[in-house]
Amino acid sequence: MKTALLDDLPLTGKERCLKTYDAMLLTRALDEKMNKLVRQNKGGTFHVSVLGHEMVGVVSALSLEPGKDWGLPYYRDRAFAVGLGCTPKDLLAAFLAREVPHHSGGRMMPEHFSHRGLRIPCQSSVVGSQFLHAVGVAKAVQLAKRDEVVYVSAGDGATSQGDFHEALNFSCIHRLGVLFVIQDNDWAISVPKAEQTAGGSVAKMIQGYSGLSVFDVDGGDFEQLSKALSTAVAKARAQEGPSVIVAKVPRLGPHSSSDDPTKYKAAALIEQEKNCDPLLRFERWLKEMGLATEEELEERRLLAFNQVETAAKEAEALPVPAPATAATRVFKEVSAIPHSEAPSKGEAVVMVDALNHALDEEMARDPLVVVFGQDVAHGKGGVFGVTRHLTAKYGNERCYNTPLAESTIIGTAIGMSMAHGYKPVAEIQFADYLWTGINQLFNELSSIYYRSNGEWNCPVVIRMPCGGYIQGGPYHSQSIEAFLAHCPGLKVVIPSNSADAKRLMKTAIRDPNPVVFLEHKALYRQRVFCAQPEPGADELLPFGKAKVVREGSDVTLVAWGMTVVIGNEVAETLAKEGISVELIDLRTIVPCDIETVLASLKKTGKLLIAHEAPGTGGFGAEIAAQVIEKGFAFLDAPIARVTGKNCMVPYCKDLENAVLPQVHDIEVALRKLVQF
Ligand SMILES: Cc1ncc(C[n+]2csc(CCOP(=O)(O)OP(=O)(O)O)c2C)c(N)n1
Repeated sequence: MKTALLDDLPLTGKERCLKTYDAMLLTRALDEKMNKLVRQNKGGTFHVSVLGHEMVGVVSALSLEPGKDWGLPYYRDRAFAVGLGCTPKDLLAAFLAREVPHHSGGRMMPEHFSHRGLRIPCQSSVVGSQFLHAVGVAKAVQLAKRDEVVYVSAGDGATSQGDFHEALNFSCIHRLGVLFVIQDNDWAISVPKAEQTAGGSVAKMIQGYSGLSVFDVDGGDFEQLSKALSTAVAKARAQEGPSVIVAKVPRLGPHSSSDDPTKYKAAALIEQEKNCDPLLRFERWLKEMGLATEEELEERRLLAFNQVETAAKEAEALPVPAPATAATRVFKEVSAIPHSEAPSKGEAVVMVDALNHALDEEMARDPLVVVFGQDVAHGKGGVFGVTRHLTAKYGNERCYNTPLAESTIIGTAIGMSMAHGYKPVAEIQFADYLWTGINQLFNELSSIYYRSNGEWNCPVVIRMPCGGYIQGGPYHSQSIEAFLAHCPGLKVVIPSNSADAKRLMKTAIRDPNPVVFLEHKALYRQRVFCAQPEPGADELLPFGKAKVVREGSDVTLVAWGMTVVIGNEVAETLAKEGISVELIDLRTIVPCDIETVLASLKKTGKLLIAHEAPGTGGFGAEIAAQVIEKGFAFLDAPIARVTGKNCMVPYCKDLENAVLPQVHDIEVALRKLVQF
């Protein structure tokens, strides 16, 4: 090779050029084969064309060290997957939704790359959410003091997502070694750049992020691309901060097999884009540079074609996943958790202190436990003080503040949990503000184990204060457990006393699955019922074991969080009149211990469910449904519910009392049931 530019690269000369060409050819041949397979109706119905994007993906992959660096390629980045080492057989098997160890084993549409050995964390279909995962991986790399690079790609349309900007912000604040590669084909399905990007340029739009290197390059120019990548990779490897490479590419095919670009692209533009085909441009360049003759190129084309044909036969021969497995691997199995229920001998402790001690003890036990969120660090230690002293004791690396961005908190937790064994324990300041991060929880975190068919798991704990009764108004009072329970793949915990809170928090941190830990803020410092003797450092409680708070024989009251406390008060009052209430605290909503509820019903025949969230679609309805399915014969009266009213929780104390379940409401409902 004669060019000075290429002499700077780690893998220079003819070898690099021809390797690039071969991977581009393979990517192109895969595209053509997949197109044929769609038409032949052989299993895959959905095809994403990569035509035009081949060079940027391959050059990016060849700039990394496979198995050492990390890659989070988007759906149109098959070239990256090929360049990094994903085999044509695996990619075709994924395309045909076959049983294949990587990708998803038929659970995901094609081109949602995942490969543990190649360090490609599982990808979803949500445009742009991978940016924050990449940043989280890079944070883990930084904490582990490694020199690994994290690559993440997306289309230009994805840069309109807030997650892109949150990812740039976080990676610049923390100087993370992330390489953002934007494959800019001017279109997001049918939406052109003018309607997508302010000023018409992604590179210009992001100029204000301090410490960010921005490269605006021609994604069909091997030299420009290689140079930009080698500079950005060197910066990332030295852990000197992030770079964005905006690579202009043509999208030569439709958006997907269900799209017809002639509906929105002019014929002249389609012709013009064909002239920018990076494969043809590269072939011309290789010949001009004297690196290959037309005959040699033809030999390589034939080789790629044959390789793909053979791989397709092998892929077709793989089995289709068995329907019986369709709902398996929602949760990773947990090794048995010892059950410590005996009253502890320690001093009575309020819930906020019990939780603080649980975090402290777990951080001392496992150096990979990392705590972060808004205001959690330094002197403040969270707006309720749950994380106080942790920064002073374990350093800012293990208890740090995040920007005010919930998607960042959950998105980076996801990435961090997939690299180097980290266990993020993240705080969302109020359950009411989970919603600005909900995509990362519901679409991403909850399903990574399922979508990757068990290849990746995310041991993340998301803590959040919830609930009302403290005049928090509509935005500091929400009870959201039913929403959470409806999302498969999340475990949901809500303790009602300090001893359970401490034990369950430890279990949550040791669980390999995502756990949402709801902390009722009105119970943080409640003494009469909630403050219990503090359990020791090694005491844990398994999830899915409800607690019979008081035994009774006349009626069963099922509750969680605050309604356990109210229910206990009512039960004490009624006991004085000889009415015997069995009070059950579910403790975990998912998994839900319906067996303990049924066993109680066998005795009492009557059931009241009390919760503070609105009744419609509340978790009480789920319990009632399960009881009817599994224990109808035990019922001597209709199931009753006391719930929050179907509106937000208002601020004024009199209004708040009118909306949330009160002592009186539960008492009336229990009396009515007993008299039925
Ligand atoms: C959050 C989200 N919104 C909408 C979609 C539907 N969708 C899939 S791809 C796409 C266009 C993406 O365009 P761009 O990011 O420019 O990438 P390109 O497909 O052009 O490579 C849209 C709207 C989605 N997958 N995710």
